[in-house]
This record gives sequence, structure tokens and C-alpha cells, in this order.
Amino acid sequence: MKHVSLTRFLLEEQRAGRINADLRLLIEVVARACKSISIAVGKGALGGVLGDAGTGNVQGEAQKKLDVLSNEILMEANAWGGHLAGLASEEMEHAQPIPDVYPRGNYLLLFDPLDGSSNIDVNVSVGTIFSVLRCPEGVTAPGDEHFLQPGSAQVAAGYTVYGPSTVLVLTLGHGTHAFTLDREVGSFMLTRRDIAIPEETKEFAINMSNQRHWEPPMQAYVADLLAGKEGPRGKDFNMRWVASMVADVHRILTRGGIFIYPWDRKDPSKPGRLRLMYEANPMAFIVEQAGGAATTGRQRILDVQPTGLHQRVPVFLGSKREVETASRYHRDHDAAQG
Ligand code: AFP
Repeated sequence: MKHVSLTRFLLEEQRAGRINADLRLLIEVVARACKSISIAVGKGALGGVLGDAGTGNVQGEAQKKLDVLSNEILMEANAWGGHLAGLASEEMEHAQPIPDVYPRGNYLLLFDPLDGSSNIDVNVSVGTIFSVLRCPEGVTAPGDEHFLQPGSAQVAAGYTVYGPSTVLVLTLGHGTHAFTLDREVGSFMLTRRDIAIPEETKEFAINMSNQRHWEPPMQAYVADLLAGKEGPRGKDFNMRWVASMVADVHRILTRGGIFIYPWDRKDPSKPGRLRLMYEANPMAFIVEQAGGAATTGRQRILDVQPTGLHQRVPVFLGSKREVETASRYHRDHDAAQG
């Protein structure tokens, strides 16, 4: 079967009037950067890029060499194209306007250059997550505040998972589609159009080691999952946890499930681990466009009004009915609290 390339897919989206030339170029540039990251990740120990970089990021986390390299690849690829006004990254404290020497465009790009870093050295799938917003009218040198738009304002979002195969998953607001990297040709080829997540599931993804730190509705919800057929859910559930969000989300896009990183009292100042702007928002857009749902347990993630570039939110995403069930435990708990 002859697959359509990402280049042709984007051209057809432009001809259909769903994207403009600048956004098409932006997605092509990000995809090319992901190819370079895939090659670097794929070299493993032979590439001299495993292990720690000996530096820390704004999150106070040790950076892996590949974190820094992936960030540099995405920054360099996007600087000269003329399609962007600014970039923001998990690895940089503040947003960066495009340097004056280059023409500026109308889009803002946010990314987690290499999500799942703790899995790099043990050869488990990692990925790149990106989100695209419009630069506000009249702003030529965007600062952090110009990026603080709700997820519903995204014009595109995607991730690339570097696993046994390298797959770019993309939404432009008209469905969610998957492109597999053909390494011989060096092109991403359309392998799944209009992905649809099953509405029901028997599989959940959560880091159970945090269980004692969760709030009561979360404890109740997971206890009912674990009670299985004999419990209130009346069915047995399976569990998966890769600890690379891109890998867990990709499994859910492929066969359904619910992914949860809830608030926990390990560090009450942080509402969970995942960042809103370049992890939760793009993944929520992708999942909703595939017929799934994404909430904080109490509100739709895409409706959250950001207050900080690196703010965190609790994340419940995946099969629509299951996300609704998990969110209902939280709403019922809050109602009972009065
Ligand atoms: P790293 O990039 O530091 O490995 O974190 C990955 C991540 O942000 C997300 O991809 C995982 O779902 C989550 O953290 C795993 O968190 P735990 O290590 O606490 O399970």
C-alpha cells in the first residue's frame, strides 16, 4: 500500500484551506528536527550522548545530554525559517524571541524537547512534544506572558515517539493522524488517518508508588479499579506505566486506556508533575481530536487559563467514558464537601 508523505498531507491541508503556508513550513521544520533527534537517540551508547549533561533546568531537574542536544536541534531548526515569533521550552526558564537577524512569523512554538529523559539510559521509548499558538497581533518580540494562552487556542499540536519505530502524531484541529518514519527514504509516511480512541477501556496508567499521597477521590477511584470484577466497576482492569508520557499516550491512542498523573501531597506546591503548556495542553488537544477526553479531574485541560510558563496541572486523559468516570469521583467528592 502506497502511503502519503507528511509533506503531501500538509500540502493537501493547505489546499483545503485548513492551514496556511507558514504553519505548513513550521510543522515540516519540527518534523525534520524530530528526524535528527531520532537519529541521535537511536545511536544510544555509540553516540556519546547518554548520561547526564552535568547541568540542571529551570525545573531543578538534572539535564541529560540528549535533553540539551534535542533542545538545541529544535532551537536551531526553527530560528531562520521566518514562520515563528518566539519559542518556549521545558529546558529554558523564559521564552526566546526569534533573533533580530531573522524574519519573524506569526506563530509561537512550545516544546518538551525530550520527554521521558529518565528512560533514555535504559533504552525505553522517549519523545518530543510540541504545541503551536498564534502570536498576539502587534507583538514582535513575544515574552512569557504572550505564551500564556489556554490550550483551546492551539492551532496545532503533536508528539514524536522514538520507539521501535519513530512515529509523529499530529493534529491541526481536524482529527489526529500518525506518520511513521521511513528510515530508508527519510520521510514521515501517513500510517493512521483520523485516529479514534475507544470510549471504554480496561487499562489504566498511573505511578502507583504515589498512592499514599493522593487525595480521597483519587484513592477511591483507583481502589475501585483494583477491586475489579467483584468491585463496583464490575470488570477487571490491567495496568501499564512506561514513565514516558509520549509512550503511554501513544498506547492509549492505539488501543484506549486512561493515563493519570494526579495532584499528590509529596510537594503540595506542585499540582502534580506534568506541565500545562508543553505537555498537558498538546496531549489534551491530540486526545480530544481523537475522540478522547482530558481533564484536571475537575475541569477540561484545554480551558485552563495559564498563569506561568512552567506551571503544572493534574492530568486525566484517554478513553472518554473512563475520564468522565474518574472526573465524577472528584466532582462528587467536592459536592459532598459542600
Ligand atoms: P522525565 O522527562 O523527567 O523522565 O519525566 C517524564 C514525565 O514528565 C512524563 O513523561 C512521565 O509520564 C512522568 O514524568 C513520569 O513521572 P514518574 O517518574 O514520577 O512516574
